[in-house]
Amino acid sequence: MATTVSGLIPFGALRGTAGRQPRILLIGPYDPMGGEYTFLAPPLGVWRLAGFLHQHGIAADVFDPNCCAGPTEQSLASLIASSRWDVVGVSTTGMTLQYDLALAHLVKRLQPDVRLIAGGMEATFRPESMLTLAPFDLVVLGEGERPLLEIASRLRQRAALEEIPGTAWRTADGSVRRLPAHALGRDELRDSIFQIPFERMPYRMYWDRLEHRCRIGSLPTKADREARLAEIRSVRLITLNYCPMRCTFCSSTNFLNEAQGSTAKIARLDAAECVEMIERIVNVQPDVRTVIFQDDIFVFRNDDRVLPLCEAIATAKADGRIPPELQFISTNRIDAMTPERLRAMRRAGFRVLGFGVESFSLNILREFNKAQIHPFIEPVLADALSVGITPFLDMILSSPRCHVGDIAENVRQAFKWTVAGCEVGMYPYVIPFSGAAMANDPTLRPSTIYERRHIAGTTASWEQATKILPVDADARSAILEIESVFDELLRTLADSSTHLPSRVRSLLWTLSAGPVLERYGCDMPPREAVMRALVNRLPASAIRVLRPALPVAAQRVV
Ligand code: B12
Ligand code: SF4
Repeated sequence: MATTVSGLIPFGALRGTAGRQPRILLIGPYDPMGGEYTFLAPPLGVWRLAGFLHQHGIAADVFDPNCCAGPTEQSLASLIASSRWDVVGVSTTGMTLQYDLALAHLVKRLQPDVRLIAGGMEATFRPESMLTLAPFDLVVLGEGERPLLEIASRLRQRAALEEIPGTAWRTADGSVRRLPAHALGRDELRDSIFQIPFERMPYRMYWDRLEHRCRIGSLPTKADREARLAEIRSVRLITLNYCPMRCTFCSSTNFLNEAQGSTAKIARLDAAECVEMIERIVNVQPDVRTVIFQDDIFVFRNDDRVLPLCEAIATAKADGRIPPELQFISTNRIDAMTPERLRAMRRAGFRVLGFGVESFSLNILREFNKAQIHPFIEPVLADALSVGITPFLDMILSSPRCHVGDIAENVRQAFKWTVAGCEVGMYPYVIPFSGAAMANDPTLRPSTIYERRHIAGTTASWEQATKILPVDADARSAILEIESVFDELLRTLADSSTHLPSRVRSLLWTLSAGPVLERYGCDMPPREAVMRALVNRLPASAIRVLRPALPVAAQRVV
């Protein structure tokens, strides 16, 4: 249940912009824990919108709360004071929501007559909550391009902002109304992606911060330093509008459908357009070493783009249009990979392929609506490793209807593939992101855990669903115990180490799970083998500090 915010300003009372182009400020999602669990990067959504608006002659700036010179709130306050903004748009995601909303409140306190607009994932799935929890005047649903253009045009004409397709608003009787809008067509999507102002985006600042955090200088060998720099000096590019695979834990698969009110059409760049974008990126960010194709799904099973794209990249490298050493990462469905595609990708410079494997247990995969990938996991991982590609597996250790044996299978297989050369990122349970089928399943409510979230600087708060635990009592106790051991291990190591990459974290999960699952009669990898793998993956400087701490922490789990 959410508590309400008062003090909404009716549209009519707001300052006019008749005849002139409005000034728009867009704020990216705010993650004050920046980089602890994720790889920090400029917020692509709001930058894409800024580029698009600029192309249409509208002045739009981006405030990136994760990368500013001073403290975030102070930096935002001086930016707000520096100009008369007509519209401030706040981008929202589920996990960053309380921080996004705190910034929204701050903006409205600083400039009460501004039109405050919410957009992004969480706003699209929960417009009512946005309009209740923060003083938003309007919520944009789905892609922001067309609605923002229409908002700017209405402001110029001093027209009301209600009834814009692709928005939700509160009516005079207090109810929330929404008007669906079609997703961008293929050509519109291409035009918008082509306007992303990569030259204005502060990659250098992000890279410097990440290099400092990862202590590049203290890595033992040149090869280590080069490998880490290739990871850090990356630029993300998204060439697809959405993935239609409908995994039950995934929210982004439903994002455009929610905004459109029906099934959206898939749209993406073709091979030549992808290469054109890569050329643009290397021209304006010449220090980039890796381009990350962050499409939800980069290669479809019946894909006709990946082979021509690899060919086109190889040609562009041979012609000198793209540096020969430029590498690529993409996020993929494992069932779309064939030996031919893997070899072509390797030749083009794909170094890491992310696979949302999620689970090695067929039971869990069925529950995730992903059973079809099961027969592909082993052979594709082996093929990828054999051609020199590092697979990065994202895993969710448990599912709402799993049993202890399923969790154990995940831990065993994750360890096996880590030792074989894969990178593994692990999450203990399903996080019920708004819009995901599992988050909307009423039968899972009893096993959903809620936490109260407060918005700093206000009295507003709400109950946020944070995890779905297994219904089975043993599986539930096991995963919670594993999590608490992992947290303790992390705390023990926190004093002696800085940033732990996911390869190290996943081994800590394995170490934590071993004794717990053995008590349930499951076979687990030998503890010494896990410890050895862990020590092998830490930089020499960290091993010296960690060596005494690790066995102590590991003993505690016995
Ligand atoms: C790349 C990515 C990342 C990268 C980079 C993010 C970045 N800074 O750009 C990294 C790894 C850092 C990351 C981190 C996180 N991510 Co992330 N990420 C993605 C991913 C795969 C693509 C996002 C993207 O760039 N999309 C392309 C752009 C163009 O689209 P867009 O951002 O949605 O923007 C469009 C519209 O939403 C809208 N819009 C967006 N903002 C606004 C604002 C206004 C005012 C308006 C009008 C419109 C508007 O217009 C834009 C253009 O059309 C998405 C999945 C997805 N398909 O979106 C997950 C996703 C957004 N991430 C998610 C999460 C949970 C996170 C984390 C919170 C995870 C964590 N454990 O910490 C962090 C948050 C960190 C942060 N600072 O934001 C979830 C959000 C779930 C939800 N329902 O809210 C998603 C959907 C993945 C998922 N299903 O689990 N992420
Ligand atoms: S394949 Fe990935 S992006 Fe597509 S629905 Fe499943 S989890 Fe979501």
